Amino acid sequence: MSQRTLVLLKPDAVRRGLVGEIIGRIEKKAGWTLGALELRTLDREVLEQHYAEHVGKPFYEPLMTFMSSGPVVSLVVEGERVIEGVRALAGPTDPITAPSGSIRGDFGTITRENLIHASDSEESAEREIKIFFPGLS
Ligand code: FUP
Repeated sequence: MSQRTLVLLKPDAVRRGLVGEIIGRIEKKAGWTLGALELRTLDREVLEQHYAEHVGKPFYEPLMTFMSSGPVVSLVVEGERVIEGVRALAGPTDPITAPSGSIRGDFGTITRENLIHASDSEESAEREIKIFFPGLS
């Protein structure tokens, strides 16, 4: 089942020079392709839309500050079961418990600075792609 997903390489990934490493892992999966890619510092409005489900949680404001602290690479990845697949490459939210071999497990230590976002369902993917790439059909 071919799908699309929205992936963000967060400011820590860009600052630490891990963009090539992370995109390389995604690109090496057979048949997955990049549908869109952009580097930009996200403004509050975009982040409010993206993280709407987390409004009011204790980590919300620190997360917003972190996510706007530097440029982010946004990309759309397309391919077979790519939503589940990129989430598996990323690993669970907390990088300390994320298995070695996953992106978060290999490179992260702090939950807020966990390097990568990947859509968690087809509905989220379509909603998030519209936020980051409104012109993409
Ligand atoms: P994930 O689906 O793994 O990206 O994680 P969530 O949607 O649950 O959380 C979104 C982001 O909020 C995480 F990537 C990091 C941040 N977060 C925290 O900073 N603290 C928490 O306790 C949970 C999430």
